[in-house]
Amino acid sequence: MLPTLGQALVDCKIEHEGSEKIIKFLDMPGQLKLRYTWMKTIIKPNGLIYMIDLSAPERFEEARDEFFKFAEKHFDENAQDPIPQDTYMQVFLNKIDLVDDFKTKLPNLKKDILKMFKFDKYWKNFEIIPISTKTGEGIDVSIKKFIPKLLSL
Ligand SMILES: Nc1nc2c(ncn2[C@@H]2O[C@H](COP(=O)(O)OP(=O)(O)O)[C@@H](O)[C@H]2O)c(=O)[nH]1
Ligand SMILES: [Mg+2]
Repeated sequence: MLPTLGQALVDCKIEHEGSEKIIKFLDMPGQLKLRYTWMKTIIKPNGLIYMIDLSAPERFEEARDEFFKFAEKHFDENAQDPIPQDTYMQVFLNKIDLVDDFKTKLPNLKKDILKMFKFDKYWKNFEIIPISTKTGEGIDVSIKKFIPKLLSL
């Protein structure tokens, strides 16, 4: 799997109760030198996913500061590109395949990350989901929770 270079728009086709739906994912690059592109495109997303690399705790502070920067820029309804405050958000704790015994560590990790990132100060309608984009673990959980939120809009 290659790092995202620039913004990648990916269409995902799903079947729901006999009809076909398309979810458009706008994937933003995580690399420092490309982060300036975040939300350069003027869009109002129906949902948000914020991905944290669980295998790099030494970079949690950096990930938190980037989240705060993003949130401060888009949370306020008077912002240039506001993202409505009731927008559903998933926080991915990614790369669980690289964390030894992650299931035992998960409750404390979730608590620590919540305290640090203060997601509940911004988009309050959020869930924290452990995943591995490499092995695919957790992706089904994410999609199952996301679809009803999108369909209810
Ligand atoms: N082991 C493991 N590696 C991952 C996972 N997700 C991404 N990677 C690797 O991490 C590197 C950076 O990818 P990613 O975090 O998606 O970068 P970004 O697109 O720049 O944000 C790539 O080499 C990926 O193969 C994961 O869940 N597990
Ligand atoms: Mg990527």
